[in-house]
Amino acid sequence: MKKRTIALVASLLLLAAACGTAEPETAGPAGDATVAVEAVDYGYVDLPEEVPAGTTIALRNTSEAEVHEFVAIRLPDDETRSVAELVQLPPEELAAFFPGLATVLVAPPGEDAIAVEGDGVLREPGRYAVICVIPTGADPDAYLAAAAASEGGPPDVPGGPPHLVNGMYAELTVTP
Ligand SMILES: [Cu+2]
Repeated sequence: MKKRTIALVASLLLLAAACGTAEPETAGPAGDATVAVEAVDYGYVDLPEEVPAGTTIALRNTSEAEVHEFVAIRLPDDETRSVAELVQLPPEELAAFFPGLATVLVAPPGEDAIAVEGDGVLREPGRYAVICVIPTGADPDAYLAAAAASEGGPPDVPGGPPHLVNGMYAELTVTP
């Protein structure tokens, strides 16, 4: 367990380095609500369409097999396409949205998530894409080890398409 946690933290740091830093967080209103979200194969259960700024996302992965993540990306104000449309884009085009990265929570199967980027708090009002890009069918331990060893690149681990291809994405609006 400890080994896995270390690998996870290392992979988070690498992921943060790979994705760059989000724009400075603006201090939101004193939102103190926590929303418990469940990650399943393949989607998010109990994720509202809207949450007030300052809401903390607490992710628990109830899958028995898959690692899941909650990658929250604030979309540019002038972006009008739906998240369902955006996830159809090729990975290179999707990557253009990564500067809006707000937080990344990663959870091995059956466990609560650890924040690897940000702290799980959504502070800036706006429209967010929530996605999971873990390769389908990847072995959890192999994935976490590969993420730690990839030096910022995508983890080189056997697996199918990212979970978002299986429908693991959501659109979320953070209200002022
Ligand atoms: Cu997933």
